[in-house]
Order: sequence, then structure tokens, then C-alpha cells
Amino acid sequence: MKLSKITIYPVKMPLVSHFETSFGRIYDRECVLVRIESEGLVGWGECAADRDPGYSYETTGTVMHILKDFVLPLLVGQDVVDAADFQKRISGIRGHHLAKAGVEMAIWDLLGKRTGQSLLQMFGATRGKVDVGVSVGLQDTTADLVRVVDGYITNGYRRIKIKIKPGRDVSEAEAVRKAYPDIRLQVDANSAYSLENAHILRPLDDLNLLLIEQPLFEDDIWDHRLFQKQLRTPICLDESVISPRHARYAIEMEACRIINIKPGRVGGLSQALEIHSMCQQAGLPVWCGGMLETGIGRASNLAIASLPGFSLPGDISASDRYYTRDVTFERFKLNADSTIDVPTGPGLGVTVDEAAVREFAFGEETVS
Ligand code: OSB
Ligand code: MG
Repeated sequence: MKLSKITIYPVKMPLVSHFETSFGRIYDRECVLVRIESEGLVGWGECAADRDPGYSYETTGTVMHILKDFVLPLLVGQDVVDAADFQKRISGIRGHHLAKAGVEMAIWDLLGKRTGQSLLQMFGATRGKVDVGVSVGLQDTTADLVRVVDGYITNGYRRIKIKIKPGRDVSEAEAVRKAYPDIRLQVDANSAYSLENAHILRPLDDLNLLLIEQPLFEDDIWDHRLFQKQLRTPICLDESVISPRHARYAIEMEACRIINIKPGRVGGLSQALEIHSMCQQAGLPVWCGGMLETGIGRASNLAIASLPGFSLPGDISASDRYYTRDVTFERFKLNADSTIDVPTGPGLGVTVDEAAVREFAFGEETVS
């Protein structure tokens, strides 16, 4: 596949409602969209970095820089065969997984369009729909949180994740658990604790949670092992697992019992597939995390979540949970059984609304 022209767009999309985590509140979501032209076809991808380095060190700005100055010049004019070939070509560029993953996604989209296969088919997945839940941000008060959760349950979500941070942890989880004694509930701390203060979270063990996501520092797999020994509830790693190697460390150290796979965070769909296989072999359940993706990234998440090891509901909500206007013509809807259908068209299976992309874009760089 000869890649002739690559354009990257930093976009800023207004969220339906603000989203607050232990690292801050946002009203708009930034990301970088990747458009690759190859032999008469166009492929799209999404780099899930945000404006600020809160979740990851990568930002919209670093993604634009790394892609424009380092990644794209290695690809334009080249005959890129597949995702493995792409990874080999960029192997000299350290880190910057969110940036690389968006380009790999566009390559998968092109490969699928070329062969008439959906991502689902290319992955050898069989499930046509996947179990999903909703990730609920911190609210101003506990009462507000219960009201917001109530709204999502009314919409049909049967698995709820709430964000926690010091001072707003056990109280919030207890309130939601009291209001919904049977709902599938989990919490996400986004690295807000250290081993010294993690004992605050011990009462969570009595709330019948599916998992506790990323309580400790992102670069501290070992301390997660020590904390997991103190808990009955499974720890699930998100930020700590940035590559298949890190997944192996986490598994061998018994630092967690569940892994949240985000193709962006681990450097691309090919890396996510590798982690999925490793976890299947080790008997670890996985699920697909989300990064408030546009319709482009959401299509990719649905495809990978249809693999058999993804046995827990993903953070892949319907389009109307995030954006009034999206960059794809397709909008994802929640089915009555708290699932979303996986796209079946070639590649990602979505059609990009290029006028919407240009409207949300606050810059543009082309390498050809
Ligand atoms: O930690 O899972 C996370 C969103 C942005 C960055 C990090 C996270 C999240 C979410 C949202 O929890 C999940 C979604 O896309 O619905
Ligand atoms: Mg998380």
C-alpha cells in the first residue's frame, strides 16, 4: 500500500456534559485525526491524546509534533504492507504511543477498505455486538452523582464506572451502591493514590465492585502488586500497561487481576491484539477502555472489544453520551441489552464527515 499523502488535524469537540477525573475537568475533548491517502482510498485514524498531560504525558501538541516531524516522514511515499510493517518502520521512535496508534488505526482502515474486510473480520472476531457500560465523571456533590448515574441507568446502561479521587472515593461508591444494590459497579482512580494513602480505599472491598482501576501511580506496577495483596477486589491496570511488555510485567508480578486494554495507550491495535492473546493465555479477563473517542476511535474500540477475551463490559458508550455532533455520519446507539453493534463495513466501517472535521479542526498539517 503506497501511502501518498497524510494529513493530521487537531480537533476540539464540545462534550455533551463536562467530564471530571482525578486529574481535572474538561468541557471539550481534543484529539488528533489522521487522514491517509493511498492508491485511491482514504483511511482514518484517531490519536487519543488530550490538550493537557493529565492522563498521559502526550498532548494534542506533542502528537502533532511527533507525527509531523518524525512518524509521517518515515511513511509518505513508502509501501507499507500492514500494521507489523508500520511498527517496524517507526521502531526507532521512543514512546508516544497515542500518536503512533492513531496512524496504525488509519492503516488498518486502509487495509480493510482495500480487501473489503471489516476490522472485525481482520481480527477473526465473531461477536456482532459488545457489552458496554458508561464511565461517569466526578460530580459537584454525591447527590448529583447519584442523579447522573440514575440517568444512565434509565438510558439502559447496565454497568457503571465512577471516577474517584482522594476525599471523593468511598463515600461516592457507597452512595451509588446503596442506590443500586445490584448494578455492576467499578471505580477508576486514574493514579490518584500512593501505597502510603491507599489504605483509605480498603472499605471499597465491602461494596461488591467488579474492579478498582488504576489506584496507584502509572509507573508503579510493583506497588500495585503490594496493594492487590491487601484487597479481595481485583485491581485493574489502565495507565500502567503501555505495551505488551508492561502487560507481561503486570501478569508476572500479579500486580492486577484484570487489564483495561486501550489500543491508543499501548501503541496501536497490533499491540492491543498481542496483549489480548497474552491475557487469554494467562487467564486474565480484559475489557476495552475508552478515551471519549469520536466515531472513528469508537468504531475501532468496538471491533477489538468483539474478541473473545474481552469478557467485561467496555467503556464504549453511545455517541449521544459524548457528542451532539460527531465526525462520522454513523452514530452508535445503545441496544436494550446494554450492548452496541460492531460496524461491519470495510475497514473501520464508518464514513467520515470531512466538513465536520474541518469545522472542529484548529490546525492542519500535511506531509506528502
Ligand atoms: O481512565 O479510563 C480512563 C477518559 C479519558 C481518559 C481516561 C479515561 C477516560 C474514561 C472515559 O474513563 C471512558 C469513555 O470513553 O467513555
Ligand atoms: Mg482508566
